[in-house]
Amino acid sequence: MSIERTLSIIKPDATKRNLTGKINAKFEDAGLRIVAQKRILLTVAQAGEFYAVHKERPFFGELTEFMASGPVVVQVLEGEGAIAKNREVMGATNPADAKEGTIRAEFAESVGENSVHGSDAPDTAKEEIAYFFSGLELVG
Ligand code: RTP
Ligand code: MG
Repeated sequence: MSIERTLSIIKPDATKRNLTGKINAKFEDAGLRIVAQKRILLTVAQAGEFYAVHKERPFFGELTEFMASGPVVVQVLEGEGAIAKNREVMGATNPADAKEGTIRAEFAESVGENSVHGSDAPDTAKEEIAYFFSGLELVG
């Protein structure tokens, strides 16, 4: 396996409950390094652009409203097999199915308000990182 970078988002349900530090500790304990990070407030349109792949899904409106409902922390995580490792630390989309010890098992409130996002493949990781960060902001 090789050193990868992946895009992570700490979602509004988690920033509202002041969980950024606890979630970051889970990433760092798993060997992921936070090489870029910023706290921003998305518009519904920006959230829609980011989640465009889901625009035909029934939950799209709810998802984009939620993502714009409060601050998010966007970050780039780096490490050996970072894309899969991050998704392992996040746990299943629905917290009811997430393994014990994962972020979603511990913190997520529902299948929609599930505390974190993580890129799902190398091509989406590259696109999603470029959506939020310039090369100058990535400090390995
Ligand atoms: P993410 O993209 O946020 O990392 O999550 P994921 O891959 O585990 O899940 P995905 O299928 O890509 O769905 C994206 C986000 O949409 C919301 N969702 N709501 N109400 C619902 O049934 C439903 N299903 C998905 C979640 O916030 C999910 O993370
Ligand atoms: Mg996804």
